[in-house]
Amino acid sequence: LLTYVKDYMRQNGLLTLSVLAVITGCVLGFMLRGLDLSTQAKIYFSFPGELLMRILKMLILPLITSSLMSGLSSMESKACCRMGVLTVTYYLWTTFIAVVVGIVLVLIIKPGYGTHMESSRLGGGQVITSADALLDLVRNMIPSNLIEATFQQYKTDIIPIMKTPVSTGRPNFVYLMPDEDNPKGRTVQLELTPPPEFEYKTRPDSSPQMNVLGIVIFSATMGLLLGKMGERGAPLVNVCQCINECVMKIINAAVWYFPFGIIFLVAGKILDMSDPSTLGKKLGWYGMTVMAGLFVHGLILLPFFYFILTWKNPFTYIRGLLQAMVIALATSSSSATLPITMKCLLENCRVDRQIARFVLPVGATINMDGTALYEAVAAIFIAQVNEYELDFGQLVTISITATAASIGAAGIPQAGLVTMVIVLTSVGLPADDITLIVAIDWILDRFRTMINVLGDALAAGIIGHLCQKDFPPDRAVS
Ligand code: DAS
Repeated sequence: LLTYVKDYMRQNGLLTLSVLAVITGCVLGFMLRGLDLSTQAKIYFSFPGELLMRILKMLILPLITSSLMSGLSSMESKACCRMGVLTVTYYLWTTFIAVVVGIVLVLIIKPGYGTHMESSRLGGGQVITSADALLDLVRNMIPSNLIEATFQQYKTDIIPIMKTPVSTGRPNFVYLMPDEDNPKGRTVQLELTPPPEFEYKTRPDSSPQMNVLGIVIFSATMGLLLGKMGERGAPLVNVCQCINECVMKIINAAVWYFPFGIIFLVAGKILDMSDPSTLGKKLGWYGMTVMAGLFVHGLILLPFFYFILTWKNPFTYIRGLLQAMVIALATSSSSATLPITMKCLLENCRVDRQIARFVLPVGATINMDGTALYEAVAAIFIAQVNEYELDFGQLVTISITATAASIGAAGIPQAGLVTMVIVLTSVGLPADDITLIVAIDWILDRFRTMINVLGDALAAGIIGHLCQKDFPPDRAVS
């Protein structure tokens, strides 16, 4: 029995502990909600979960830069080009499919019809235009400071920024940046003449909301250039390979802290969430629509694509990814989950190291099927709430802008909520109606992040199979 337990724990111990940790965190969180803890107590309680997020964040920059630079620099350029084109084409295709799935489901279920939910529009405030938001996306791709780029993005989880309405010169809604009284910040509705005690600050437009996409573009470019430098680039390539191996060893050591951190991360989120009873039945139908779309896309269509492209059992492959999916569920950040996704691919799914080093970092930033699906569903739900009939052209616009917005969304908690501004304003919907769906976004965010991670990992298996003639079977990672 001892031998069996030891074997089981070696094979599945971490996954089992992580699943138990999520369940324990949920139970603990709901139990503690009844105690009405003070803000300070909640901060102390969430501390182990905050440490988990910081460990994962710490690994992002070294992992992405070392993976891409060492991976791409050692690839033969034709093979690299073939793999790159295949990867980006596959990502765009699956993201667009995810959007279509979402649109079909929300038009069939119609969760927003007859909701009589009080639309948050107050006097038709001027909000961020899609041009502002699109500029933000492009700005994100070129971080002004590479080191700062990785860390600053985590300082602002949700930033539904409202511009001051032209007519009144005052914001109807404003997002209060985090401070000692509100560590998570909050969105408050202000009368047209805000009371003096509110000092409202919105994110300064000049500070780009950092995005891992910029880091990926820089690292991939460096990797390709290093590859062309041959022997001259070898020292830096060796440094990157050593950094990459060290990062993987740190991950192997840090993962045993994760179950403990997950308990407090999940429980802390549950302590923070708004009262479930205020969600309303219609918001429940909206949430069910998103979940149904994520299920259809993530657990039916993506495995189907994997099967018809590799002729292998997709669920055996997905079994090897469960640990990463649990971390994605707990952290709601595909960037933070990246180190674990990389570990699962290399050790459980036996994906070629060079493939994983390219497909994953690129996927974690531009491939967010769950987010794209969610943004399309949310936009059409808000249109239904406003009894605003969308024509076919507008549905096509939503499908295109949802795809683009998901590409630009950072892999951080509730990033999809922010880039949804592009989708809403592209069809003339008020961006401040985002506040209609914020209440359950923290739950949906976890599941769409899980599908984002699953999509990236399945893509690595498919690309690895299709490019196997270019890349020799990978040695097992020590
Ligand atoms: N939480 C984001 C991620 O990490 C997804 C989203 O916000 O839509 O993938």
